[in-house]
Order: sequence, then C-alpha cells, then structure tokens
Amino acid sequence: MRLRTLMPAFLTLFSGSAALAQEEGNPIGELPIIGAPSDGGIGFQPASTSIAHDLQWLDGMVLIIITAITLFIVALLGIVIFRYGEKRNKTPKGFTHNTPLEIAWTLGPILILVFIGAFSLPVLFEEQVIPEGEVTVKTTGYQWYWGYEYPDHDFGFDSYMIGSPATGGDNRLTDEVRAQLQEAGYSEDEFKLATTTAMVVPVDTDIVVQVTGADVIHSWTIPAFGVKQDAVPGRLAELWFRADEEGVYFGQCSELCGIAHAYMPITVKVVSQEEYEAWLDWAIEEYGGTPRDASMAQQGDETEGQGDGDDAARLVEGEAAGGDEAPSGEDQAN
Ligand SMILES: [Cu+2]
Repeated sequence: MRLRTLMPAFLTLFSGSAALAQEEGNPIGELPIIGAPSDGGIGFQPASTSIAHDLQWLDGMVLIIITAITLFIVALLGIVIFRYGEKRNKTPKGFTHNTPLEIAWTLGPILILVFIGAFSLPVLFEEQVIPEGEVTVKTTGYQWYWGYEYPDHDFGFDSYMIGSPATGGDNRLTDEVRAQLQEAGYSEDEFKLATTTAMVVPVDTDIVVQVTGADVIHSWTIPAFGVKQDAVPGRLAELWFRADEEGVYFGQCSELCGIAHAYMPITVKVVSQEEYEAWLDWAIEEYGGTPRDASMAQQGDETEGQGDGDDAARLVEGEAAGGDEAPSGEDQAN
C-alpha cells in the first residue's frame, strides 16, 4: 500500500524530464486529430487508408443486402400470419415438399454468399497480403502499455497512457493529468487515448507493423486505418497500412488483457516524410539507435551477403530485445 502511494510521486520526478524530451521529439504540432472516437458516434471513424475505405464500403454494401433480406423475411412472415392464419385459412393444405421452392431457397442464399464473397475476399487479401514495407515497426503488448521498436534502426521505446501509473497518475483525470495532456499537445478529450510517446510513421508510405505480446494476449488496432491484430506471446503477426493523411490516430487494446486493459491506448502520428526523418534522427539519438548512415550501410552489406535469412535473424534479435523489457514495478502495483 505504502509503495503504491509513494510510487506515483517518485515517477513524477522522471516523467517531468520525459515530457520535456517529448515536446522536442514527439511534436504534435499542428497535426489534426483524425482517428478518434466521437461522443455518441455510431459510425466508423474517418477512413484514412485504402483498407479502411474498402472495409467501410463493404460494410455498407453488406448492410444493404442484410436490410433487403430482413425486409423480405418480415414480409413473408406477415403474409403467412395474415393470409394463412386460422381465421382466413381454415383447412390448410397437407403437402410437405415443394421441389422448386426448396431449390430456390437453397440456391438463393448460395448466390448471395458467393456475391458477398466476391467482394469481401479481395478486401481480406488486401489486408493479409503484406507488402514489402518501406518502414517496419514492431509493437509489443505488455500489461498494460505498448512498446515500439524500429528494427531497421535498432531502437525502441515504451508508450504509456498519459495519466497511467507509469506517468504518475492513477488512470483518472486529475488537474495534473490535464496539464500533462496539454503539455503533450492534447486536450482533455484525448484522455485515455493519448500516450506519452507515439508510433511515428510517414504519410503515403507502406508501413508494416509486426505485432506480438510479452505476457498475455493483447490486440493492436487503429480503427481509422482498418487494421486490428491480436498480439499473441510467442508469435509474430504482421499488418500493414498506408495512411493518406497526416494526423494523429488513436486506438485501444482490443483483447481483454487484465485489470488495466482499458488504460493501454495506442497513438500513431502520421507525419510528412521530412518530419519523419527529423523525428527518426531525434529518436535514434534519444533511444540509442544505430545512426542512419551506419544502419543503411549495414543493411546493404546484409543484403549482399545472406539474402532471405536476414529478416529471420532480425526478428529473433527483436524478439530477444522485447523479452528483456520485463514489466516494471509500477505496473504490477497497479
Ligand atoms: Cu492489452
């Protein structure tokens, strides 16, 4: 108990300097907040990738089919109730089979499913066929925060909800948390969405995200990108997206993962190529990555030398690095 009350105060000491660094290196700047839930909203968040556009179109198309089928069935039921009720139809016919009707109600649903499949399978392939990827980011779900690694540049960092115990809060919106949000360029509305650091990626670029979990199953998602992937310990899954628009996009862990499941949001900042490169240089410096020139030269060597084996080696390396970061004390106290 004692530890619990002392810990936030203790952590505030550190988060102060973290916040300063964040101001320089993780600027929200004039980035608009695009991918966020809205109060009372029942529709989708604005689609910011081709996958999200296609998913939302598919949803609309299937909704039309479902509506038509529902209306048709309700009409049939109505006819049966009113026309063939006991009052109007005293002596029902005694037949139990009608071959043409049976063929129709077997073929009809098959055709509808084939029609839907013809549109949904291409969307599924669009999601699941992972392109080469110009930027690769590995994300690891922890109880209860996300870690991000940029394996091409050998650095990584953790991303905590602003107001979580790791930032000196207790998952509640206090004046201190309001100040922290403001300092990071967010408003009160972004509480429980905004994180201390964010995954930063360039706009109009194929981004491949490797997703795994360190303790239990989590799930990484950005609704506006139309992507969601379970983060399963011991497995490395992939997703990809190409964001159309610069901005801030939020998601939340989508696999019930423990008591603080609701407090491990996801923030992705999509920035211009120049801003991304500036951030990358800052992040390499800040998090001790391999300087860009060196890492590029190294990459060149590897490609010449070994070919396909590199990716596997890099993944194993990444896995080991991820495993080292055991959840720290404040998370367990939570
Ligand atoms: Cu989780």
